[in-house]
This record gives sequence, structure tokens and C-alpha cells, in this order.
Amino acid sequence: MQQLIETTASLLATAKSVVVFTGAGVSKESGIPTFRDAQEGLWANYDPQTLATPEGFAANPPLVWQWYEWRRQKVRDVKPNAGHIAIVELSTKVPELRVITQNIDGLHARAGSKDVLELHGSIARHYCFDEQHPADDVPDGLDEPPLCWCGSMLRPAVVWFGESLPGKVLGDAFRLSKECDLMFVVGTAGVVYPAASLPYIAKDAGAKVVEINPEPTPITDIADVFLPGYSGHVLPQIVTTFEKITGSHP
Ligand code: BJW
Repeated sequence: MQQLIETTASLLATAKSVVVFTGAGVSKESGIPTFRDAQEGLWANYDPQTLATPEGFAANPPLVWQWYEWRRQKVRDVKPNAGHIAIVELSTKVPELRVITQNIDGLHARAGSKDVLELHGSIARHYCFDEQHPADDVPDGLDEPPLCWCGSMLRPAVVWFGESLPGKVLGDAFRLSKECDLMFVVGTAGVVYPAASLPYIAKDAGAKVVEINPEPTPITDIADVFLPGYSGHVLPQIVTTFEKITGSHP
């Protein structure tokens, strides 16, 4: 493993433009269940792939609203972990680093990452189901969706299956993936599209791909380096090794 970390640190030492593409695994060590794990307790009998659809919301608005309230509460109660913080540290040591995340939890920004591209929206914001009017200051703890001024139900500002990703964010993510020379793929199962296409775009354009995940994924096949492990453990080791080989101790 140390050899793989050293190889990764050497790639970083020559990289001019780095993208860190993350999924639910990067927040796991903060105590946020991964998307596929988000079926704890009360939610054990529900399929997240059904809850996270416009059809699921239309069929049972209070159920989907309460699932997101439960997750919003969890997000509020936790802190960024060593993995999120290591990404911020790395951003101070390379010419350019951007975070592209599928996560809706806002933990990269809370750790200090700037200009994070949130492909799947944010659990902290809301808009209405029918007209997409944004809504501020939605109270906590409601059992069912409150109504917008137009009468439509409010919903979380996240991207559900079958919905389009925000166009500008997705366009920027495609561009950065084409232009980077090193992409880290951290804590994603790599099966939800179009997000999962980003590592392939980077690879096809000539970037090196480093994957961090305790389990192999479809992306492992194209990874130049696969680091099996937890991001909160592996990312800080990369920072320390990078500092050693470049003499860039703080
Ligand atoms: C650790 C760890 C630790 C654990 N450290 N790692 C092309 C082909 C096939 C299908 C499609 C396609 N293009 C579009 C589609 C349809 C669909 C899709 O992709 N379906 C697939 C399931 C097949 N995509 C869409 O519908 C998208 N819209 C779209 O494309 O519109 C146009 C269109 C529509 C319909 C047809 C065609 C075109 C929208 C996708 C929106 C996804 N939204 C969600 C919900 C957001 C809100 C919420 O969170 O509730 O986003 S789904 C869910 O998956 C969530 C996540 O962001 C996303 C990715 O999940 P992620 O991050 O990979 O998490 P997990 O839980 O799956 O995996 C965790 C990983 O971490 C694991 O690998 C662990 O091993 C690892 N891990 N601990 C590091 N400590």
C-alpha cells in the first residue's frame, strides 16, 4: 500500500490540474450512510431507488419528505471528516484542484473546499415540485411537505432518477474532467450516470485516474492506481507522503 501511496504522491507532484470526484463513501466516516446504505431503522423496508424519484414523491409526498428530513438532520449533526479535510489541504499544494461531488450533504464546502460542483444538488435547499420556485427558511421537523406560495408542494433541491442534472454544473464538470491531468475518484460505486462518465472522460483525454474505495467498482478497470481503503484514512496518508517527497511541510 505504501508503494501505491508514493506513486500517487508522485503523480500529484507533477500535476497541474487535479479533479477530485467524490461520492457517498467520502462522507461515510462522518456518519452519513452511503446512498445504498440509507435504509437504516425505519427506512429498512424502502428502496432508496424508489424514494429518490419524482414518481416516488408524487405517490407518497409525506414518506419521501420524512426520509429527506431524517437525512437532513443527520447531515446537520455531523462534521467533515479527515478525508474532506485532506482534500482541502491538497488544494493548497497543487496549482489547481476542483471538487466535483455527487453528494448532497455540503460537507466539502463545510470543510473549506471552494467552488464545489454539486452534480446532484443540495439537501439544504428546496424548491417547489410544479414550478421550481426556490424556497428559503423551510422549518425543520415537518411531517409533510409545506406548500409554496403558488400552492405546489416543496421538495428538496436534489436530482432524482430520471431528472436532468443542473446544466451549467454538468457542463463545468465535463470541461474540468477533459482538462485535468489527474483525477481522484473517491467513494463512489460508479454506476449512476451521467456522473459516472466523468472518470472515463478524464481517462480518454489523457489524465491519470486514482481510485480510493474499500471495494473495486466498474471504474477500477480504468484506474492507473487503485487504493483499497477508506478515504478518511487514505487521503491524509497521501497528503503526508506528498509533503515528504516535495519537502512542502506546512
Ligand atoms: C467508501 C467508504 C469509505 C463506503 N471511503 N469509499 C446511462 C446508462 C444507464 C442509465 C442511465 C444512463 N444515463 C442516465 C441513466 C438513468 C439514471 C442512472 O444512472 N441509472 C443507473 C442506476 C443505471 N440516471 C439518471 O436518471 C440521472 N438523470 C439523467 O441522466 O437524466 C436524463 C435521463 C433520464 C433517464 C434516462 C436517460 C437519461 C439522474 C441521476 C440522479 C441521481 N440522484 C441520486 C439521489 C440524489 C438525492 C439523494 O441522495 O437522495 O444521487 S441517486 C444516488 O446515487 C445519489 C448519489 O449521488 C448517486 C451515486 O451514489 P454513490 O455516491 O456512488 O453512492 P453509493 O452508495 O452507491 O456507493 C458508495 C460507495 O462508497 C461504494 O462504492 C462503497 O464501497 C464506497 N465506500 N465507505 C471510501 N469510508
